[in-house]
Amino acid sequence: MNVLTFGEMLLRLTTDPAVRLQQTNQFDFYYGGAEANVAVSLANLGIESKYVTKVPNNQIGQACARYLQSNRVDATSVLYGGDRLGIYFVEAGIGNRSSEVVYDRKFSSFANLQVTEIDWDRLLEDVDLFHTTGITLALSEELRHITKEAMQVARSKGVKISFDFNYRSKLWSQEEASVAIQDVLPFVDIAFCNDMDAKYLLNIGEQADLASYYTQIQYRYPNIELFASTTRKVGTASHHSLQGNLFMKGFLEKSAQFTINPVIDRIGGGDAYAAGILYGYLHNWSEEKMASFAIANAVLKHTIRGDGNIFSAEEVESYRVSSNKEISR
Ligand code: KDG
Repeated sequence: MNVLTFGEMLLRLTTDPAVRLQQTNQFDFYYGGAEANVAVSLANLGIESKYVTKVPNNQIGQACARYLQSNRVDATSVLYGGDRLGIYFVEAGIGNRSSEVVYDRKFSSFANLQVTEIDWDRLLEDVDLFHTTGITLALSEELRHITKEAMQVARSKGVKISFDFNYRSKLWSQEEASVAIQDVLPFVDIAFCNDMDAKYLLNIGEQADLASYYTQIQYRYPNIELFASTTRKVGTASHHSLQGNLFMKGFLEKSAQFTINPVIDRIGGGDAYAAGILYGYLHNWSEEKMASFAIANAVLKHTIRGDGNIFSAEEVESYRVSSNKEISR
């Protein structure tokens, strides 16, 4: 099984939770980027994962490749060049103060990627599943073309296409996102989106429940066979509860609800959930097993620092089995 993910790799600089961004004189650093996170988690779960991005041709770019390789992600198709790696700063929240993200990513090597630099025909050879997100679409008009082309080529080769809406209000408006996302949805087999995405990005009118939102989207896009999302019930920055949703064949499967306390780092939790769903999908698992495995992967992500999740399939499975006994639906 081979997966290819496509998106921007970022450097994350995070404050200590007890200081504000304006005060800090030191940062923890991690590598991130939603699609890199999915590749990292899938590779740690045991799936052959290739990641396509563009990073600067300097030590920072090489450090990105090292990070990917250290997680067994195939980085041989990473492009080198351009001016800089995108950065994002995180003012870590604590207690009742939530985290804040500041992007510093304009004119990055990836954001300036040109259509002529990518040969999708070659890259998508022998790939089973292609994954990207709305963040990639948000970065430039050119990236919207590149992504659509990737999906067209993937379609023609019978490669499954997974797309996470991942709406980031700091990158684009709802109107822009709505147009760009609707442009790619006719190609998508697996969609990660929630009721808010349906309402505000796809203009689906008010529905009674999540299953009805998914049913409405499926009327418009019958090509989408699986929908997934997580529901986070807010506690504070340091604890909350999380539940996984998976909609397939007209039925909404809900995982057990987990209380996560303490939350060490929730960034990348959604990507870990996506990786868990994709892992189950590639193994042809039942909806129940897919959702419970994916939420277990996401919950474990919240216990470690950094954007990428590094638990093996055995570890996730053993946590899934033990936690299912303790947590009721
Ligand atoms: O899903 C986690 C990502 O949001 C994080 O790794 C950074 O890709 C990122 C972004 O653009 O916000």
